[in-house]
Amino acid sequence: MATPLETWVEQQAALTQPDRIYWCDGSEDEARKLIEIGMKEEKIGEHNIFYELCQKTYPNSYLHRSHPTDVARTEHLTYVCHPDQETAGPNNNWMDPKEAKNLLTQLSRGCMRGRTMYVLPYMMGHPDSPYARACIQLTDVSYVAVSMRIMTRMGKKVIEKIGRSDDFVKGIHSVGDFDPSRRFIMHFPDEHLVWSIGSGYGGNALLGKKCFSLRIASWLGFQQGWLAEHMVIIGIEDPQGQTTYVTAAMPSACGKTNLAMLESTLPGYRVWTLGDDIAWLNVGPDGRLYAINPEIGLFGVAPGTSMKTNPNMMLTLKASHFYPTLFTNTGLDADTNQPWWEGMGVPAPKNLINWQGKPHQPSGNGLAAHPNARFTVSIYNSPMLSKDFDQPKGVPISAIILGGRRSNLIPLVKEAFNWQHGVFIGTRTGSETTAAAIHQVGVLRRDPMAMLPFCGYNMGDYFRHWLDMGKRLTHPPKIFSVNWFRLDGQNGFLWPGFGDNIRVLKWIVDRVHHRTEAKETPLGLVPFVKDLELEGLNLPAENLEKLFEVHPEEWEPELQDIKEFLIRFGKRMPEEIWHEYHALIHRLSNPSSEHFA
Ligand code: SAT
Ligand code: MN
Repeated sequence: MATPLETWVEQQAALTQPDRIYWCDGSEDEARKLIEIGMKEEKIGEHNIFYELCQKTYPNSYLHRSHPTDVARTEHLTYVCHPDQETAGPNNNWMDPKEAKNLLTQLSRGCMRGRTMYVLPYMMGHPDSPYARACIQLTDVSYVAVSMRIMTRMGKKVIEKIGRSDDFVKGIHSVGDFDPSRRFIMHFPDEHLVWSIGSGYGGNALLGKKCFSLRIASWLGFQQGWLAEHMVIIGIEDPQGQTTYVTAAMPSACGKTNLAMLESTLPGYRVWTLGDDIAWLNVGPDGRLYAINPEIGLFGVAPGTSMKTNPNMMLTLKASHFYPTLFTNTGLDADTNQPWWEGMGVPAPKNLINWQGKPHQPSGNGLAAHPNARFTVSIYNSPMLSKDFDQPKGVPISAIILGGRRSNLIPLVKEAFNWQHGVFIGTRTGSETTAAAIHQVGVLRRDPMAMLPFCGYNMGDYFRHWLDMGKRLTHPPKIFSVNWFRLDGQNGFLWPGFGDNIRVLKWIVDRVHHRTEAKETPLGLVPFVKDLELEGLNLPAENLEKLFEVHPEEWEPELQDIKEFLIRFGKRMPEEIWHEYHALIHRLSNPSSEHFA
């Protein structure tokens, strides 16, 4: 008798009508075969799916050019279909699940005709981890099959693991005809199902990533008592050889990937990478918070990545391993067959082909690489991969760092007074738009815990869940906020950033291990300047002062803006958060009082 998995695949094939069905086994040979198919048979528009890059400098690497309209996540076409809208909350687009399924069924009828349906069995998390999940994704494009093999633990063992059970995470994906008006990314949290049509872009098409591991997993975590977070995981090794594990949440364009692979400028300190995007956080038997990264790949933005900004990533991209590396929508040096992008730190080559496969016009204002050009690379290629990466129970987390990009108000680093205060800081973190984005420069977008586009349920309930998690931890991590982007009066940054951020991490580690004191301010606990390791920096003393200045009078509009943001979540916003809001106002109006905590 057919297993529930086989029956489900047959049902989807009956609807989408592929020419053939191919069950992937996750092997190296198979990846090569899929790449061959992508180089020779499958196409998107006029381009083949894969183009072989110079194998000497970029071993096992391939270029992919997307459909020109399909270059980023499409949040306005992304829906979370809970039975009632209130559960999805003001932070999600919502459609009634029945209506959503009817729409998708119509759009999917015959959508795989002439194509292969790839069946991808994969785990999110190490197969031996109690927190791992068995998943199946269907897709009709080799690019997605190969990408999933880089990003997840894919293999036929997963099918054995699922066996006759119907408890597996389901993903249905078709690129359809790439028409944005027929593009939808729909989540059905109670069925552990993601259904996506019309896009091949990472976050829309690699359904184990944002769709399952954040949107649906955050809902599972809410029901089951854990957290699925948009966070990097790193280990910070100090000169004594002790490694302290921390996670960090940052909205995009705030240096998250660089932090995940930070090259320390402080002798004796090293950062070890465990994850660059997603952390699943569980309460361990010892009352500490344990983190696993459910993925095994890095899906990062290429433009701006250089030997200066992220040398470890550059090495990772050139490392040789049996996992392939994909470059999507970068430029191409036609003479050497190597990828090129703006901000790579090397001059543009003479014969440069742009991301759409046309000769680059240096006189025009177009870019050779799309600003969201990406690489997809195995984390095992990283020279700084933590030895604990494959640890099934994860690593114990001592600090949670919440980042943002603010030109003023927010100090370089501060420690929350306690868990509840830390959660409040998380509700209001935000990022000012930069010139790199299409939006107006300097507009603040609040993005609580960097989860606004990824929380699969009402964010008011999400904050309540964070507060409850804190109560279950007998040894909760300390919560910190960082802001590398505070400006001096002339639009220069006050802090050098990049590898020197290790100096801030050192202070955080020192706080965790009770090695250093902190100064109380209305906003939280900040370093005494003498406790920051600044040797070799030549930072003007006034910069240091400005990095930590609190001007209560400047907070008036900020407080108003925070209030307007929090009000959006209505009655679902926990009282405790409003309590923290009023406590902040109180501290700012009595800045000299001794004890804020
Ligand atoms: O594809 S991802 O969603 O992981 C990257 C992004 O667009 O944010
Ligand atoms: Mn991300």
